[in-house]
Amino acid sequence: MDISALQKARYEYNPKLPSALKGDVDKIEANLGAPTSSVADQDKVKALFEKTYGLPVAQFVPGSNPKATDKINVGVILSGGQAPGGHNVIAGLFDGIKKGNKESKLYGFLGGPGGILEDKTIEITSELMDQYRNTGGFDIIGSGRTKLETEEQFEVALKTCKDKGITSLVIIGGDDSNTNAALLAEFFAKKGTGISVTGVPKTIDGDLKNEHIETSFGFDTATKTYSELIGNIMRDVNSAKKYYHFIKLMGRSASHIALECALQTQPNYCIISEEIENKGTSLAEVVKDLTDLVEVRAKQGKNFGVILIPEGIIEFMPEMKVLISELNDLLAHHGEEFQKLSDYEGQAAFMMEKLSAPSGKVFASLPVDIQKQLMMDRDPHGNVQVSRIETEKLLIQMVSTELDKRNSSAKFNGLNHFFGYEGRCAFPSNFDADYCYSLGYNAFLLIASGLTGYMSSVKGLDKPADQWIPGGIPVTMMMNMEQRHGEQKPVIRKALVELDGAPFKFFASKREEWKMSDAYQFPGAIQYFGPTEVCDQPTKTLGLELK
Ligand code: FBP
Repeated sequence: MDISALQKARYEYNPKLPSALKGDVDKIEANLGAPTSSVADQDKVKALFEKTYGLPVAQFVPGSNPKATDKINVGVILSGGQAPGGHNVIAGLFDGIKKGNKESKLYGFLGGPGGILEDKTIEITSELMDQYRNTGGFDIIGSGRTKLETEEQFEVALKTCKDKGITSLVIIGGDDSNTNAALLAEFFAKKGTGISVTGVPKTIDGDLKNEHIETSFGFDTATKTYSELIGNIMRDVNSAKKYYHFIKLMGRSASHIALECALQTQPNYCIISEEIENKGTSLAEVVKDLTDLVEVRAKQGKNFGVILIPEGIIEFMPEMKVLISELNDLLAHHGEEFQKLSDYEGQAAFMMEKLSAPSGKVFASLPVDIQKQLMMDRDPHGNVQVSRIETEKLLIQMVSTELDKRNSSAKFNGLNHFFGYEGRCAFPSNFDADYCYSLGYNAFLLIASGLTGYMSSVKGLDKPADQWIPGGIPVTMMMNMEQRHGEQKPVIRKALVELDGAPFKFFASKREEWKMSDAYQFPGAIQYFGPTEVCDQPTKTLGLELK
């Protein structure tokens, strides 16, 4: 098969490992700290995780672990949206397992968590693995969004593991998948199965992070890819000086991606959903601000600009938040009735009849396309699929209407973009290639240390890879109780942008200047080969957070 020159060159890239993970696997041991507790609701979380609550944080240090050379069978699952570096997690895991014992086997469950339920499994051989090293995508085994959360599903997973002789599962996923991984670990522990479960922090959204998980993998590559594209658009803007580009960026509820891209490219305006929520800013106020910007710039002869919009913004504006939650409830409780209505008119009338008066008013004020998008199917968690709401178009339309209302002489030509899927499967940056390989290798060591209910953790990421600190963090430590589908559930606390955090503060100190100065930055394409200051820089977010 023909492959691109870059792919060939990336096959040969040797990911860097922390020094603590180099050498014989049986000479590395887990140093265990003091018992831990969950971030909140300690009693409730403890009651739900009798066997796996309060476990100590682990750090790998030189020592002895004869069990690391035992023959084992491990199963791996990729869960949720793609993130660059997933293949390297599997590569690191594979290499660790084989270094421990050549007879050990790694099985991949096909198509995400559904694969373990349907027993769709392949053995990952070294020939297969070698075709995916340092490449983007999750296509080695595929991913999926099936939730592994009920006792019935856990029983099926147990049977699949027993049939294959699998004694450890590695689940590579975001906050929800890792929450479910912890529930599965508890289930296996309670039943005395001896099967361990290890999580790996994945998501381009960057919202799975805390003191021990400094970043989720994929955020680095995805934001660098989007920033390259934004920088290219900025050059175009600067050359032609005739368009306003409204660029929506993926990230679900969190604005980490938009913020990081703003730090990398310095746009004229970037909305941060968490700030919108904090200030209770309405859609009309956002539109007013943007229209003011267009008018002020027009006065200086600037009828162009670049505006970044986080994917989840719509859910953070107070009136839209209420509307969306009412729509979610209506779809959850009257879904069948609603599905029978085949045309838009019927569906909109159905909603208008059931919505509260204020939400009905908001709904009616929205363009038809947005109304349709708000009524679309929910994701498996019952949430609106924000990636499918075209907020960038909505804002262009509303700014244009507002300028007309003001009889403004400002010229306004808005172009819309949505960057999301473009970055989720890019070749992982050197950072993600190294980080993911280390997370996978480290996951093997957690297994070999007999630990379960842990998330693979590699810290000190602002330092060169050989100084990174590998270990494991009990998943229960990241949990609190939240209302989900009308019930209190233990979940990993989502990390949204902190308004008193260093990345936001830095952005806030610069944004007034960026509005007018067109201080655009052009990060260019991710570089894989070359000087370290070009190829191995972590994100600005990480740099500012770890300073
Ligand atoms: P995860 O939370 O599963 O990592 O997915 C991230 C994400 O890329 C979001 O940014 C986006 O809203 C969503 O997936 C899109 O989902 P889908 O791939 O199902 O269209």
